[in-house]
Amino acid sequence: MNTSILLSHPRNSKLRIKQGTGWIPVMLLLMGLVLAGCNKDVSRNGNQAAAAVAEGPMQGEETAVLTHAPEVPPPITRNHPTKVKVQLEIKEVEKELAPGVRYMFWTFGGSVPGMFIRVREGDFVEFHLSNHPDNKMPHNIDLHAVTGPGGGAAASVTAPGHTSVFSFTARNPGLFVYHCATAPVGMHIANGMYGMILVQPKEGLPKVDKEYYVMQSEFYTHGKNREEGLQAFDMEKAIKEDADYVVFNGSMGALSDDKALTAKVGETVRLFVGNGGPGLISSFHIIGEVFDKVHSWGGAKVDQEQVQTVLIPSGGAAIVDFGVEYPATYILVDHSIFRAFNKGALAMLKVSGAADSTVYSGKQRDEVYLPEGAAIQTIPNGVAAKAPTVLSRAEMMDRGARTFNQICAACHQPTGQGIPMAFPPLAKSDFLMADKNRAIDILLNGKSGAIVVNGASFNGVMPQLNLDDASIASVLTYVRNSFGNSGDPVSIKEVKARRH
Ligand code: HEC
Ligand SMILES: [Cu+2]
Repeated sequence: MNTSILLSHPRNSKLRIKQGTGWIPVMLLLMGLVLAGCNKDVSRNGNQAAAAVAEGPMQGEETAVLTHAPEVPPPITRNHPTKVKVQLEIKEVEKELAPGVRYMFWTFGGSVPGMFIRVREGDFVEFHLSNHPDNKMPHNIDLHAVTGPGGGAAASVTAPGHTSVFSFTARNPGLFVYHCATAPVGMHIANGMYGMILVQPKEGLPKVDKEYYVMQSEFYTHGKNREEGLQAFDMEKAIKEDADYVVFNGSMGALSDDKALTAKVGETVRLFVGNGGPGLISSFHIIGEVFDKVHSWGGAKVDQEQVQTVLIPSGGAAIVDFGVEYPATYILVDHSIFRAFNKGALAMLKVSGAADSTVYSGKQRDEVYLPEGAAIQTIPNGVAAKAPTVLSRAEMMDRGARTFNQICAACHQPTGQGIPMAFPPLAKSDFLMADKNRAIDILLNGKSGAIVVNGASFNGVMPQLNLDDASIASVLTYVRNSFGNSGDPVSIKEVKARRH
């Protein structure tokens, strides 16, 4: 069957929508033909497949529980195949992509990624795909779990205000991506049209304490990264695979702070990780964790143990199981690391419980490191003998700029803008400017714990930097009078007074 004729050309379909002329009847006619043709094929193949993989006859009928990410439907405990009705609704919705950035997402179920579907190997799935009447576009679905033309795409082209029904047997166990496959396919995927279906192996998966659904994907916007307002899809950037955002679960921060995944020390965690693309391959990694068991490629079997980073192709998946042994906030990243720290591919798993110092000690000592032959005066050290006691404002700005570029810029960025969810801004920072003594204390002692800077929350660790009083006074004078800040200078005396 030639699927290409069924996929409406975008430009034509837009025109047709605008003019309100007869494209819907044409679509319906095509759909009718497709449904009539495919239903027969699918049910015939389906029944054969069911006979081949079922242990016993098909029994009963049920409606699948679908969940929004990061939730996963409960494990299926049946020991026989059944007929499963899946009802999925496509909605085009405007939502937040990043703080202050809006996007018109095309979704399976109202959010990105699409709703998680869980069936059992051998189940006969009756799929009902509805396209909400307020939507502008025709859509369909290609489930990688489906054996059949277009993975169901051909049978599911659906106009706004219609529902398509097709059926298939879930012959192959594993974790599979599904996505819209209406032309231009890349645009429908880029707008958020992907999700996952787990075909649970008939012997089940080993029991774990927590199961979560995490899906990476990228967005291409007309404006630059973090440019505010409603952003349109940018086809040129998409063709170049020059993503503005790479995110987990549909937006920057979707799994951070109070939306973080959670677990307790001693528990086992399973992540169903997918990559919707449309363009990039994910190097999925959790900072400070090791995956104990991995189903590479989302396949039915564990094929690796003790893995640091799993490769997840666009349109692919992986299942990773691991135990959590130590309380901390673990950071999920795409280890193509600029995507994590600059484009949003960063999520959190917060593990609570008692710390066992034999698993991990935390920092035990900070000792001065003076290798033989090193020049003492180049080592920043709080008691450096030659530190000046008075500096002019111009000298402070000069010294401060140097210290800033050598030390602070790595985290707070050369522009002082920081990095959302990781390093707070110093530029126009209300937190920095509100309290001089507090700023001095941060430079003297480092800083951890939750803070709010310019309305955004941060909960990171700024290390103690071992700077002398003159350097602290200078760098604070500099940052309090740069990047749009203006404040009075910080003197060496003031810093000295805060040292205990
Ligand atoms: C290794 C990364 C790192 C370096 C280097 C670093 N900081 Fe920070 N800084 C942080 C983090 C993380 C926080 C937030 C801590 C928290 O969440 O409690 C922070 C917070 C701050 C704050 C308070 C919040 C705000 O935005 O006003 C100030 C002021 C600050 N840093 C100044 C500096 C200066 C000046 C330097 C250079 C001498 C510096 N930092 C170097 C990571 C760093
Ligand atoms: Cu679509």
